[in-house]
Amino acid sequence: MFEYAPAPESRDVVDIRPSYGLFINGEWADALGDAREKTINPASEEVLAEFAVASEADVDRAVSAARKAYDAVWGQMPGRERAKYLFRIARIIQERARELAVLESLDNGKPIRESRDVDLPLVAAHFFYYAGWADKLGYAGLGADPRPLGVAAQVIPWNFPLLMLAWKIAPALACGNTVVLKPAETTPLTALAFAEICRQADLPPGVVNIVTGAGETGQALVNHPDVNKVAFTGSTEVGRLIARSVAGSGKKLTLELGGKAANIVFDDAALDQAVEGIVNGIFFNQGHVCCAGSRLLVQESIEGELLDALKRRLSTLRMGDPLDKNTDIGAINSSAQLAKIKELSDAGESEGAARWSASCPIPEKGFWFPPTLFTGVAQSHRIAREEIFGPVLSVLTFRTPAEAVEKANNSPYGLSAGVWTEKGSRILWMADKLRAGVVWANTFNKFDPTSPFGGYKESGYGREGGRHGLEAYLDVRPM
Ligand code: TAP
Repeated sequence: MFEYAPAPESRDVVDIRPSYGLFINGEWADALGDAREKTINPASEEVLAEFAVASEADVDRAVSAARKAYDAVWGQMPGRERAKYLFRIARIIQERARELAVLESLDNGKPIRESRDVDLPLVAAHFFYYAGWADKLGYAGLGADPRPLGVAAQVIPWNFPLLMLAWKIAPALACGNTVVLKPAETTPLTALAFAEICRQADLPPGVVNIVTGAGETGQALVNHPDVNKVAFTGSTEVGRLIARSVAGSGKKLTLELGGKAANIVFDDAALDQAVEGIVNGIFFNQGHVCCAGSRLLVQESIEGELLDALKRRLSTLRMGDPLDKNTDIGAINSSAQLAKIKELSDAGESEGAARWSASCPIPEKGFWFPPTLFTGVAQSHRIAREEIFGPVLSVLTFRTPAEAVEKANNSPYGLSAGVWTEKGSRILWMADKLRAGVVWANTFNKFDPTSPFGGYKESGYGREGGRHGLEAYLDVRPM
């Protein structure tokens, strides 16, 4: 046991207010009710700030502001003008990247190395990329004159708070829609910082509105009758509720839900490279990744060798202060998520799989879970079927490529998969057979704003990113 001692110099770059209101019509506004919540640093359990809980009436104010801005300004503005704002936002994000990275690590628990080197560059890249599309929508292959939808209601999870915001807001604005976004209850701070960035960029009032709160706020937002588009990223369970409530309303819906990706390693794969890919696949962002490679499918003949190398590598990972640049594994985002990870890991043991955890000191305060893997996992085990959303890897074996495909596809999810082999023909064959929205070959968890991302089956529908991501925010019916 050791005391958690946050690195003080990193904290100096952020200015967190003790209390936040809602961001409506370009202004900070008090919520109509008194309900407030606190967001904490999951590495220390200290309170970072208080924020408002938006009621149905607050959501209504935000949607009205978005409607007014759509009708009077943004929906009329030529694409080249909208592009200027998006470029400006992208530049400000780059300028403030250090501060935003620290804020993200404080609120989410992810290692600063990841928020600094992965999240923030991708956030800026997303705004740059969609800024480029704003005046070229007629060339996106979606008809000569595709029109915006109107007001977009966007609800995002806590695992990549600012990146999920960018995935939602950048294409929506590029296509001429206005937005009301609700960040997750446990990670509102970077969305609130983004509100300030909108002001700094002189974005017209009402084009972006941020309403904080819990699930009820999200519910009020997606159910609002004056919303034209709902974009949701989160659990399959909540996605189902939203699909039901939106059905028949005429609102366009995209759902990015859970995953249980297979990371498939063949006996001819470059072993050291595969080990790094497995670690990146499941231990990046503490495994709080929808497309995490949470099922390792390893060819039987190399199982022993691969697992020895993997355990050696896992023993070198450093878990601890997210603001320390040497940290590999940060804090679990909330006590509720930690409880879920523990419950599923315990189920793994009681169903007969063998558990191995890297031995690392666990800080006394905060929410932590060491890198863990299970061997002897059967396809029927809960840890092979359910999304754990934590740093836990389930190891299964296969003998032939066909068996690998069958096991990989034996999941209600279909978001992503990884294939490790030296044979190009096998990569192409596997990519064709795997029922996954993204298939990585000899790499994992690689993202780029130009490439579409999204799932099959219970992982949702619609694509975000790339040219395909525009379709979600445009009326592409023949006029
Ligand atoms: P959820 O519990 O589903 O929450 C997602 C968001 O929805 C949060 O902002 C949440 O608010 C809000 N919400 C909760 N109940 C709602 C309701 N009835 N109506 C409308 N909104 C509601 O998911 P999570 O635990 O934050 O995120 C983890 C999940 O997200 C995982 O399953 C993961 O796979 C998935 N995910 C998917 C992707 C893609 S791209 N497919 C990317 C990242 C994450 P509160 O936070 O206030 O409850």
